[in-house]
Amino acid sequence: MVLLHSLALLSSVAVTIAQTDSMTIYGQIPLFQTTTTAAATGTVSGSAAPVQTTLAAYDKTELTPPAPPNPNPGSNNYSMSLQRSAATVTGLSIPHNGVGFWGFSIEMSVISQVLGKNSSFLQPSFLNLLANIQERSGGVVIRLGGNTQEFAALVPTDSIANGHTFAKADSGSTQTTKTPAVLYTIDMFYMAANISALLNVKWFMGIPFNDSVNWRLQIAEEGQTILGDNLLGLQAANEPDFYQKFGRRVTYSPQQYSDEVGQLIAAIDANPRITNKHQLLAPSVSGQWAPEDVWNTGFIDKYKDRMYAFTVEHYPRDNCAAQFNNGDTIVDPQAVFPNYLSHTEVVSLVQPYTNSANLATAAGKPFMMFETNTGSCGGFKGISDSYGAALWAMDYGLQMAYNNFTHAMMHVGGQNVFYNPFTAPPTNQSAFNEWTAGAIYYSAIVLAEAFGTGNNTRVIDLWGNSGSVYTPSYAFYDGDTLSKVALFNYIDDKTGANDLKVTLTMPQGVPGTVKVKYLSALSVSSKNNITWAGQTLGGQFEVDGRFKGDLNVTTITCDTSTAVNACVIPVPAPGFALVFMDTSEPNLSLGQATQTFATSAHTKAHNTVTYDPAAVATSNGHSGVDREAAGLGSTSSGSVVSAARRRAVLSFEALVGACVAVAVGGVWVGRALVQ
Ligand SMILES: *[C@@H]1O[C@H](CO)[C@@H](O)[C@H](O)[C@H]1NC(C)=O
Ligand SMILES: *[C@@H]1O[C@H](CO)[C@@H](O)[C@H](O)[C@H]1NC(C)=O
Ligand SMILES: *[C@@H]1O[C@H](CO)[C@@H](O)[C@H](O)[C@H]1NC(C)=O
Ligand SMILES: *[C@@H]1O[C@H](CO)[C@@H](O)[C@H](O)[C@H]1NC(C)=O
Ligand SMILES: *[C@@H]1O[C@H](CO)[C@@H](O)[C@H](O)[C@H]1NC(C)=O
Ligand SMILES: *[C@@H]1O[C@H](CO)[C@@H](O)[C@H](O)[C@H]1NC(C)=O
Ligand SMILES: *[C@@H]1O[C@H](CO)[C@@H](O)[C@H](O)[C@H]1NC(C)=O
Ligand SMILES: *[C@@H]1O[C@H](CO)[C@@H](O)[C@H](O)[C@H]1NC(C)=O
Ligand SMILES: *[C@@H]1O[C@H](CO)[C@@H](O)[C@H](O)[C@H]1NC(C)=O
Ligand SMILES: CC(=O)N[C@H]1CO[C@H](CO)[C@@H](O)[C@@H]1O
Repeated sequence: MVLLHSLALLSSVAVTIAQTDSMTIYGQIPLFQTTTTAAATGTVSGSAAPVQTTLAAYDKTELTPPAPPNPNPGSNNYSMSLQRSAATVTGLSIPHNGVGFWGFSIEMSVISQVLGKNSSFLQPSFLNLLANIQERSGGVVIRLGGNTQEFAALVPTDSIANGHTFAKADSGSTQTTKTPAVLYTIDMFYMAANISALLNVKWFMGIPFNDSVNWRLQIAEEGQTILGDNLLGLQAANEPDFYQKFGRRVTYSPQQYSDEVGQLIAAIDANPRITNKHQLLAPSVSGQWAPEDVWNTGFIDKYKDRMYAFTVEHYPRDNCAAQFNNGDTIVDPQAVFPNYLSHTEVVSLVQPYTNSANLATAAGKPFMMFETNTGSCGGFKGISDSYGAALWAMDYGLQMAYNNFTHAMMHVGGQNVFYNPFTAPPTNQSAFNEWTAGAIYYSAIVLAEAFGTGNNTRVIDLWGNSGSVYTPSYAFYDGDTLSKVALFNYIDDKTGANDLKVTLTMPQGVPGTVKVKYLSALSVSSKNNITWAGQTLGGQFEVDGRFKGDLNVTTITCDTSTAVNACVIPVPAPGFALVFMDTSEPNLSLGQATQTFATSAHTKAHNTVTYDPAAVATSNGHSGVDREAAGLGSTSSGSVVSAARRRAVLSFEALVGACVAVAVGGVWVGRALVQ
């Protein structure tokens, strides 16, 4: 039994006590893992970037936006004719299910920063960030793994100093990236289970492949036992095509890998604690081998019954030369920035996988991009956390969805990478500091909203505007009906000369009005003030995972006269518009998720204060602030704790804590409650 304290009721001055048997969500500043050897300090991303003097996640570099193309291959006033019924459209993707097209891939070494310190200390900001996705798409998929999974080992509870859930030890790995071994206790599974008890989060984990003789299968045994149906799959090797290069095997070929997967399956079959023997994810190759090199070993037919999904991993380019001074040419972010601001790159990134996606579909299996981001080895200064990257990640995600990928995972590293969709504050920052959202988090939100919860949305790349690579466009069909249109403008031009007016026509007649949500920022280089339908998560150290500001959905009146029959959609340069063809669509009013987790505002003096993990701001199209100002406070709708078990709450402690926060000013809870 845990006492919960709701902030939301401050404004309605209801003071009662709740009792619930759900777990407490503490909003403490996260702690890094304890380090058991001096050799393994710092956090390591999937691409294993070392700690820098300026933490990459907080870098403020803004690049120079590329000049508008001259000549411009497209028109700034272009028109597209769209079919209302999917029956008359060829080339649509497979139907996409809810559960957010973009999921997240969280490096094992940063789990305790991102998810929380242990199963009873979860990070409310993280939960809020997931709740936003769930509200739009019904759920979220998360992979816990990466390079660090290979040497990860389950250790007994209490074997890590101070009762911690995670620690690092020197793995003895000789590769340049010096992957530390992550030691974790069984509590890691309880952390995941407790998150899934609050939100519809489904998990992927990875079986260590560093030793294919003495398999360490505890992650499968405990994962299945503790997570049950919330564990969707287990990766059989992470980027095996790098094993030879990284010295994990003396020689390694697709055939040897295929044989080892067979040996793993035999070990799983012989293990009675692994009850689901059909949950593997493979081959997760990342460019050294083509997926076809693995398929050519007969992989799909031989193993498809054992697979949850087929997977690949890929980043467009790497920043390893800058990170490791490895002698390769250092990539100049300014020079490659234009590549991220064009449809050309996402098409060429995805095209090599179209065949594989369709082979997986034919085998009845999902096909996932299991790990990706703007660049491996930490991403690129000025690119990875820019609005330009957000445009790119939407285009890349939609291009994958159009090419029949079922999901893709944005990789999340520590403070030392540029590309995080979200970053927990560093341990040594003041308790006032909160989370930081990366631009690409907004891309995950937009795609979640575009595909919705219907499980039956198909997408097509329209190649409008004479195929201009600066203005990609996609249409979404929900069931049989055109539901949404996505319009990009990658061109950055403050003069307005490259603002688009996109004319949408339909032979069957356009609706009287359509509604538009914009993902906006001043420039492709911007890192701040990125808004989705007018709302933002806030700047560096300002994020508690909840959208702030008023929802702004634009209504466009169409000309339904038979002579014109058109809706004209403005898209600024740069800009992105999601056009809702059906203005009665209930999800149009989605702003801040109705289900939120109160982030602790408490300062060090008040760190015993805990808050109701249930809904504290119920918005339905308004910001939580408005809602609170209107005295609506928390309702049980969307609550994560069953109403029957929850009574309204507010303790004296919480009041005092919050008031102190307000009094000192600048503490986010003061703003969240009062602004
Ligand atoms: C845009 O194009 C439409 C027809 O496609 C035309 O009627 C309209 O005048 C054009 N507007 C501008 C500003 O060029
Ligand atoms: C979780 O961490 C907190 C803070 O260190 C600690 O007080 C608590 O006992 C831990 N819970 C478990 C179950 O280990
Ligand atoms: C594999 O990793 C485990 C855990 O870090 C370690 O104990 C073991 O020695 C490694 N085995 C090989 C063959 O590298
Ligand atoms: C995606 O799958 C659908 C259904 O199988 C197919 O019609 C379509 O051609 C595929 N898309 C691509 C780009 O191959
Ligand atoms: C916080 O830690 C980071 C990384 O360990 C370090 O670079 C930075 O100087 C520290 N800041 C303070 C104020 O101690
Ligand atoms: C919109 O929201 C409703 C209710 O949450 C849901 O049933 C429906 O599937 C959603 N539609 C789309 C297209 O996402
Ligand atoms: C969509 O698919 C998910 C996952 O398969 C399932 O949990 C959910 O119930 C489905 N939603 C609908 C509306 O069918
Ligand atoms: C964000 O926008 C607000 C309001 O328009 C402005 O006051 C603030 O300076 C902007 N922040 C940055 C970093 O541009
Ligand atoms: C709402 O968004 C539209 C389109 O971006 C913009 O023109 C308008 O100024 C916004 N309204 C408010 C109140 O911010
Ligand atoms: C719902 C759920 O899974 N709760 C678990 C949270 O974590 C603790 C361990 O710390 C478990 O005992 C609970 O069962």
